Amino acid sequence: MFDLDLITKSYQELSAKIERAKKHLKRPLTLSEKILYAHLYGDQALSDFKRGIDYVDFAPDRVAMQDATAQMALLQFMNSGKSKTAVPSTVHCDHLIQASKNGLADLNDAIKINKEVYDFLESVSNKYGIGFWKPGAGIIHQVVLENYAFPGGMMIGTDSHTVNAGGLGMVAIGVGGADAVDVMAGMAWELKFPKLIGIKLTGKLSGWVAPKDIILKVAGILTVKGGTGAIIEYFGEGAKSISCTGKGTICNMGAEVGATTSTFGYDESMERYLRATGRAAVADLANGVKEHLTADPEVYASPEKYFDQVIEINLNELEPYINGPFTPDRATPISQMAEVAKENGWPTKIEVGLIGSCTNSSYEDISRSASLAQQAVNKKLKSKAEFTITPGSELVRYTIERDGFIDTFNQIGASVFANACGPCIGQWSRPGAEKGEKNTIIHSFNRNFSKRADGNPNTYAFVASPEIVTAMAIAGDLTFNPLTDYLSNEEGEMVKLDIPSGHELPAKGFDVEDAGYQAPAENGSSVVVKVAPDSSRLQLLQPFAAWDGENITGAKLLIKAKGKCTTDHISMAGPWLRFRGHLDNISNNMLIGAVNAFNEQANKVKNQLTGEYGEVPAVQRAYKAAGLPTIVVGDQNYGEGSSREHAAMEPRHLGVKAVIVKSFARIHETNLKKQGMLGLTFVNEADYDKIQEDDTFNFIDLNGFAPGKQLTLEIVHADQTQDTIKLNHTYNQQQIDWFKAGSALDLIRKQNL
Ligand code: MIC
Ligand code: SF4
Repeated sequence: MFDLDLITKSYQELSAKIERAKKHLKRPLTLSEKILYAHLYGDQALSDFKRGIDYVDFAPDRVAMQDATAQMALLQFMNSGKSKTAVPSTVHCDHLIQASKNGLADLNDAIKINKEVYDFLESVSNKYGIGFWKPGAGIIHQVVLENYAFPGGMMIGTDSHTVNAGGLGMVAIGVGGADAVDVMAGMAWELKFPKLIGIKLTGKLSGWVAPKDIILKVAGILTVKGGTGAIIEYFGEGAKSISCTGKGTICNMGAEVGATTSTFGYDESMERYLRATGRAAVADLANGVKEHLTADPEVYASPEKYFDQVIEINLNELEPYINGPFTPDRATPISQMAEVAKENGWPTKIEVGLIGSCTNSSYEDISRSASLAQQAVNKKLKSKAEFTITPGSELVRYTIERDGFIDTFNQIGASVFANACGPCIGQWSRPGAEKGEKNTIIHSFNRNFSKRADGNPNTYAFVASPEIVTAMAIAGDLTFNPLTDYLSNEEGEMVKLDIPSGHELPAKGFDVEDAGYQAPAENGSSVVVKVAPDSSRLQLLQPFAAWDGENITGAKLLIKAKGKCTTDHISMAGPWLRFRGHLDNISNNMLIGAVNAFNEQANKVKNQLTGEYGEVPAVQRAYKAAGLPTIVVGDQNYGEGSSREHAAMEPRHLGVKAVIVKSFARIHETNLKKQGMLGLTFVNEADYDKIQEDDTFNFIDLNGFAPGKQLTLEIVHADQTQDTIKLNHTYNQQQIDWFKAGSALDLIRKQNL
């Protein structure tokens, strides 16, 4: 499946490209820089690109898309006029499978319920030369790690956790669908040259501490926006003690600190993983260019000189962490959890422990968790909480079943869901969730935003390593510390769980009957793409209107969002995932999770035309019908989380003109630009406070929209008093051209006409 020719060619050119960059820059290079400089697009002039400032054109090696974002990406690609993708690309059916009964039953239901979407994705993949991973094959990031990721490569994927492939030494970046279209159409992919954060790992992982704890700790240090615009490069002795899949977990959750991506230098753990997953040929090739697959030695010897920020973590001193609730950066060491939970009044009874997901379902994770389940059986402990497993891929599921782990989990009453996102993305039909009761769950996923897993805003979701999740589920108590505490068993004896043990890789090798891959037609020109004209789930895209060149005036405030406003708040997942291919229908979820700063409520905003309060999408549709532009105002790190471009396309479709916030998350800001929206930030953050509920806005110098030039906004309050404020933007000329054309795709289309 993997493309050995591509990797061979890439490695053949690596040395010359890196040498050329080093000559030009006259300094040693970090691994991230090596990969970036080896993937410059076309004959772009070499320069010591300014980090965090210069936009640079890249040529990624591959593209990966998951079903919930691929629909929009491929609907856009179909409008690009190309007959085949320019780089190897894959589609993975993972987000649309609901976790309800058990893996097989749920998969069969999903195949029926989502038939038209799967048929569309299968036919469009077949036509344009895209590899298709059927429902049940697994979660995109696990499948990519098992099959496609390679050290020193660069890829993009239409999912924020594409960064998982950093575990195999890639620079892998999450993007919106429109970015994927650029790469699949053979065009340059633009990225602001990232800043570099170096994380030095000393010591060695041992005992209860897992790779997950490293990133949970890092999240606590950096917070959800501390990695914005940066690549995190891990190095040091400690890195060597982490398995390749463990490195994947760490890189995966780099998305939770806003990092562009994270990566590790090539080492023996990666070689072992490549060989175990049928890619000995790639390992051999990588061994031949080893020195280019890690930073130059001078870099790691004096990291402060080469990275913008350096963090050091001593793994010998690290303890397990539990992060949450409601945000992945609220990090609490396990030894302090009992106290912190009590102080904050968090419900301490754990209802459900969930392991797996794209973040943590390696053979190692599962085997270590199973060792705890086995201890529970041996020590006559019953799991107090419910326990579920969502394997990351069929390869892993088949192998762990063969090796008896599923049987072990079954003995503690576990449910095994399909190899899919399931509970991680609100595709969890959790009995009783609709009652909205206050309760606690703990999982080994990556995100724990409000309502994310089961739609209940009162579910307190905590994130931990699979080992800790398993131990905590057995104890059923958030204040339990498995490192020190005893549990009372069925016979009333006090017993203690021993340190978990497991295997990095299966001793008998991985095995699978049908991994779930379907190769595309050699020549897809006669393949017909299936979209029913009356479908409620798929809708062909119409171009957005071009900008008329005039200042936007008389714009109404749609909503001033307060506090956390992630893409889950802007375009909720769960049940809404079914409309991901239908822009008009999914627009009915626009901003329904955002909290209105004026009444502290979600999905209740004032319609300035009637004075009445209504749901955000309905109010926006009323403004649109009246021909009135609107703006959305937001807080810090607006659009954090997912890569879903629906969060930008919905406002665009419904007539919102600008999103003005204190700060943006990277992918969302780019998505807004790509879709022809204005994504702007307050020059003075305190101006957020000047925005009133009945405000009307006039841009006064948008007709002079130019790179590096601030914009001026006049705010007219209900009492006719006015404030004039300055707004920053990060648009370069090309991005301004997208805005002018209506969207980036509209510009491509015009250029191809
Ligand atoms: C997520 O983890 O939030 C998702 C669902 O995988 C998203 C993609 C999507 O919204 O489809 C992501 O991380 O980009
Ligand atoms: Fe799926 Fe969750 Fe991973 Fe996103 S984070 S790809 S929803 S498993």
